[in-house]
Amino acid sequence: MSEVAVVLMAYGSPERISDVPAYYSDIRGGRPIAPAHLEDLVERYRRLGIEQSNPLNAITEATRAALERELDLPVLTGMKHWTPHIAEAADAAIADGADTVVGLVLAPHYSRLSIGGYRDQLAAAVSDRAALLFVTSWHDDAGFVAFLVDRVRGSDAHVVFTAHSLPARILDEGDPYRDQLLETAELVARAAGAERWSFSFQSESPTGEPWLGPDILDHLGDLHAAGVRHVLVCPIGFVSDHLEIRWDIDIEAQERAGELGLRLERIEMPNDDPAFVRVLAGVARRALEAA
Ligand code: FEC
Repeated sequence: MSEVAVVLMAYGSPERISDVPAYYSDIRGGRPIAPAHLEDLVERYRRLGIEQSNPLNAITEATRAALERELDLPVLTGMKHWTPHIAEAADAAIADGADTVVGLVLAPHYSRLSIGGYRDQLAAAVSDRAALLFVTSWHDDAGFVAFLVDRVRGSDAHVVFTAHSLPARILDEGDPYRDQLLETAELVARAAGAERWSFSFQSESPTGEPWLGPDILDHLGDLHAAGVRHVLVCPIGFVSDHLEIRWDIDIEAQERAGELGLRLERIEMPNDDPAFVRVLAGVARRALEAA
């Protein structure tokens, strides 16, 4: 009988405002940061009320604890850019006796620049100490699609599906990220019977190279010009209430919608909703069954 543990991976968030420089430096991988960009990031966290403690990592912990109960297996959190790091989670799982590690990322769509990075960190940490069953993507998981359909069905708004943008060069590399996003959007829109829907990217970073578009802020303008007056934002590329939701959608996109005279709502994020935890458990179980 093998001893299984799940390493549940998330982007990670600074625990308090004084952590932001070290956190940003980890995201940049040591490349330089313009002081204005750092100030802007600190200000975004401050305006969300994150001074001495941050509720965002607590959401990941609640999801982890609920998944552990659902699976009846040890589940450890590993953060890509903050503590506990992915390597620490792998070490702890193996020290506790795991000989099989399931790697599951709290982001459904594969890109070399996103899930590929989580996989590299976990594979290096596990090395030959245990078998690694890594879930490469779960963007078309039937339970995940059904979960989102429940969030969208019944709205008469124009549904705007969104996900984090990435540098446009990934398309030249044959990266499946955009195709997977459009597939999720189509599956959800069709099953929910949404008559009017579109897809846009969000949260582009100021790295000086072209990123995938359209960006949601421009897209809202285009929708308004086309006569749309009510949108429901469904951020399919994210599963928690973190900075990219609470700032980029709830403040920035909401402000833009206000300027345009557009009513903007967004779906409630999955977080630790029991139905979503069952989706994650199903994905982890299938990885084990396929091994
Ligand atoms: O709540 C929080 O504190 C953290 C929220 C957060 C999530 C997240 C998810 C993704 N990112 C992805 C790609 C990139 C690329 C760069 C980049 C930069 C940032 C910065 C912050 C940040 N990201 Fe993020 N991301 C989150 C936060 N992200 C903060 C730096 C400042 C800024 O740009 O605003 C550019 C890196 C570089 O400069 O070289 C690329 C992708 C996801 C979705 C998948 C996932 O969740 O892992 C892709 C949540």
